Amino acid sequence: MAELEGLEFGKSDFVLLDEVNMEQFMENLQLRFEKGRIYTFIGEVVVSVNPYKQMDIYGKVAIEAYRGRELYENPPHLYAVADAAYKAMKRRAKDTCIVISGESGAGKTEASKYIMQYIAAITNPNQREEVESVKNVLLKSNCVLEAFGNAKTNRNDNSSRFGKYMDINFNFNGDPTGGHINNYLLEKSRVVQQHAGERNFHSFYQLLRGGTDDMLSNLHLQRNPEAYVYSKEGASVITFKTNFNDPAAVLSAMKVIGFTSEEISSIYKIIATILLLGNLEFECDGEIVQLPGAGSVSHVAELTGTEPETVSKALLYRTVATGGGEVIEKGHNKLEACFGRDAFAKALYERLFAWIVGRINTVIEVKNYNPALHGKNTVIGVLDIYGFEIFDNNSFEQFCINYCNEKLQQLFIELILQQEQEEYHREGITWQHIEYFNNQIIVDLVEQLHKGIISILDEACLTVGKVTDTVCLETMNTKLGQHPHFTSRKHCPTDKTMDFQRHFRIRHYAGDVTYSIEGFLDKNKDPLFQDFKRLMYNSADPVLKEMWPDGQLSITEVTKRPLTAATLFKNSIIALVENLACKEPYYVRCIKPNDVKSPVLFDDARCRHQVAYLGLLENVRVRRAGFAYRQPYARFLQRYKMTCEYTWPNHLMDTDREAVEAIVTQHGFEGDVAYGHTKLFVRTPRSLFTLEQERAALIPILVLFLQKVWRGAL
Ligand code: AD9
Ligand code: MG
Repeated sequence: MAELEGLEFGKSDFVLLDEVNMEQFMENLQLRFEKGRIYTFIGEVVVSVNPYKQMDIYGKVAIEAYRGRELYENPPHLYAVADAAYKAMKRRAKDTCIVISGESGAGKTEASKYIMQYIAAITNPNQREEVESVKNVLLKSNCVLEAFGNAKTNRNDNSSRFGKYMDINFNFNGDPTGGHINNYLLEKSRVVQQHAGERNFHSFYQLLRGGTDDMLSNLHLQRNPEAYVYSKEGASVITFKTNFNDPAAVLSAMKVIGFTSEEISSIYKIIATILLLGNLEFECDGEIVQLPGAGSVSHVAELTGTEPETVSKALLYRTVATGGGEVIEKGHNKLEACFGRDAFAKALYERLFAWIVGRINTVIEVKNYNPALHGKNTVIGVLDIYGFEIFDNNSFEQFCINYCNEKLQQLFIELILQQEQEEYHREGITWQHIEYFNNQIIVDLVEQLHKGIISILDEACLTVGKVTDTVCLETMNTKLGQHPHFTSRKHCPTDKTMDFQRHFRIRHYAGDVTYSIEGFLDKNKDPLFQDFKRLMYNSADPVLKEMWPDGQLSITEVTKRPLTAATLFKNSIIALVENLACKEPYYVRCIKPNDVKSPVLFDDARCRHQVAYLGLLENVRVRRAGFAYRQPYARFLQRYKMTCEYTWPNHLMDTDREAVEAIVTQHGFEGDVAYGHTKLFVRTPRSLFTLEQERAALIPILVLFLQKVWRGAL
């Protein structure tokens, strides 16, 4: 337990509070924030409060202070947790992961970058070129992903609109050999529409503001974002501060990663295509829909390596297979044409983003690694995924994001609260059970097969005929009306804040969120006419073509019922959680101190709410009552038997447990341990630290002794 700073900075580990209650927790959190101590431990968990100002606590000197040290030797810091994860990975060949959670704007992405910088700084002491290059690409990838995947929202000027999980692979030396990035659910609806005061993805403004005159003229673009339907909402909020990611830096990062100039040019062409598509308007001449802006269509065709006629055709008609197997062309009405255009723009961006991630992966994937030659390949995973979101108007995206947060909270509960307590029980250790809210019930409400919200949405999407959002909401109300975490008319018939024709509410672990059902079915079905896919597959631009492999299917081959967006997302999150669950987890819990991005304001109510829903008090209680360290008797004995006269070189006792008792008694920390059926439990790491120090001091003496024995001197 860290106790290295003076008390004027508060307790550096919440475990050291005099009493564990909300008042003391908040007092300590606020005091530390006000004193510029933004990190506090709960055992090995780091609680971080967004300082909203540059802090002089990162960089070379700090990195050296944390490098190779035990967690409790230094004040709390992200570096301490990064080092702990790295040490576990290197010393014990364990796969580890660092899960960073917290709501939008709480500081997750910044934390993930500091953690990666730390890992990069402490590895490859010999400066081997191939390792340096891997590290460089891993670090530069952040800049590119943020340019294409982040946007200004009302909560955060640089909000990640996708989830990111990055594996960093290490060789037996502990040097990075490569990595892999998984991205989750990019919020593609932002491409065509943004809430008031928000912006499209940074990449659009970077191109418009940062592109040279020549570049823009070749792309048929004007410099002003207000000229484009898709970027005009955010145009007025562009300031130096919010114009994240300097375009030159992004370009240089892409080059370092290894994007070719043709690839970079294709990327800009796609961004330009999207902006031009957004400005296309359809006109009705009776039943017939037309595209009056022929110039723009030919620009789109030029930028996408296609023909103007085929572009117009894909925008105005769709090819359908009739029941009898005949293939016909059906003209769109104006609404369908607009819908098709927007769906196309969103899909272009989504595929571009996925392609960029894939392209980075091909550069950083581990190559030529032979475990027989190089030892076990171990991994540290870093998860930075969108935080819990409650907006004024919550839609399908918030539903998915909040479901993801429920799953991660569930993992935290399982790993930190549940498993820990179950182990004490299994090992027969006297234990006062600590109550906590288990959010499994909410996870089930969303994901349970046949009964959960996702199943109901999917059923509605797959039903032939017109099932509207409202009809789907009715079904939810009927099927889930009794669920304690689903608010329906039955629960609160007089609630004026809800329109039961349009809203449903989920009582999430982090708070109540009212979702507006409008658009749920469309976003879940996520339809895109095959004509667009075929158009892109037939592009003369090889990069674009590569993004649309499914365009080669003919209309009769197209799968009738592709998985819905919610189910695809659910599957990817379940796989993510399974992946995290088999690694040794380290946690960073981020807190947003206020909603106005102030470095001095500690909004007690907002912070209290976050502390409560993150389950931090329960975390302290479990940790305080629990044991920081445990090991099977035999393993403990193996490591420390040399520190005790009764156990070195071998003990003569009946059991290993008795031998371990002898070691513990000799070192005088009987009061700090409990004996389980198969393992020794140690409450504070300090006891172990004493043992480690003694062992380290003895090793050279032992080596000398053994050398003498071998040489026959003794
Ligand atoms: V979201 O779920 O992606 O919308 P995050 O990732 O939790 O959110 P982010 O890391 O982007 O939040 O932090 C928001 C802003 O807070 C940053 O742009 C910084 O201006 C500020 N911030 C966060 N952490 C730090 C820090 N350690 N030092 C200084 C910080 N500023
Ligand atoms: Mg973020």
